[in-house]
Amino acid sequence: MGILNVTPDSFSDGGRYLVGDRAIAHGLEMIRAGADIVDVGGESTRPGAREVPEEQEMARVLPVVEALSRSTDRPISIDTRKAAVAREALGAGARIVNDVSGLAFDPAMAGVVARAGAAVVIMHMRGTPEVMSRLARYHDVVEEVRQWLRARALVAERAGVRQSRIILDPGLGFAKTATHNLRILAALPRICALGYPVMVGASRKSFIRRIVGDDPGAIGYASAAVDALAVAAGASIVRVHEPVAARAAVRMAAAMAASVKGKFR
Ligand code: PMM
Repeated sequence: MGILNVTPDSFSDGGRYLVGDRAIAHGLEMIRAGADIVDVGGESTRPGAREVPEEQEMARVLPVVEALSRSTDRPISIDTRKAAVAREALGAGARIVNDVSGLAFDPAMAGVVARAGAAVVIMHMRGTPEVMSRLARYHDVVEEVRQWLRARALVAERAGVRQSRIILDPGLGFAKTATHNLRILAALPRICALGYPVMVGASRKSFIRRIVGDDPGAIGYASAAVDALAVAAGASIVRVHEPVAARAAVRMAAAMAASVKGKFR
């Protein structure tokens, strides 16, 4: 899944793709580079980020979702916590809703996903991006994240979302310290054991910078390494800024897994 942040304050692409046309061009470029899904977001969720008004979020993302959906068969995902934004984006052609609040921010979200027959990414976080750093305290981070994800998946199913359309994401960096992120990655098979496809978003996050330093090249290589390890541990989707590197890393991990099952030729 390639990341397309249509925000002026995106911490990861410096707002380079703010303008609609450039965002669309970058989305298509990521598909050419190997992304199977493009995730379009109009609200920054970096630690401390403020909520964006609904109309502003829609104005940013809808033209991009519409244009990309018209230009490619690959599914477009809408990264939003707001049911109204999701509903409009699904109407404009998106097929996946990526909700960093795990359907908890807006009580209408689960119904919107169910009625559209869309897929949903349920991500774990606590509080809101504005306050989440203060909430990074756990007794057993893996177990607490796992149980929360299972409970939210059941909320989605009760609202009518088919089980096969639910993807779980432990939410690296969301109300989590670097240590929490590493523990979750090391225990990823326990989250995969819930039986839903699992998505992991490690790309360029600050815990990687903390380990490998500030050099952008090193951060890119380390992000791809985490993608490979996540797939080796059972993840089905990785959310990335650099599809070329991620695709190569993921293909190696998948080929190794297939060889064990005698399926690599
Ligand atoms: N990370 C960010 C935004 N949305 N969605 C999911 N499902 N998982 C993530 O890890 C995630 C997300 C923040 O990172 P970015 O600003 O680089 O997009």
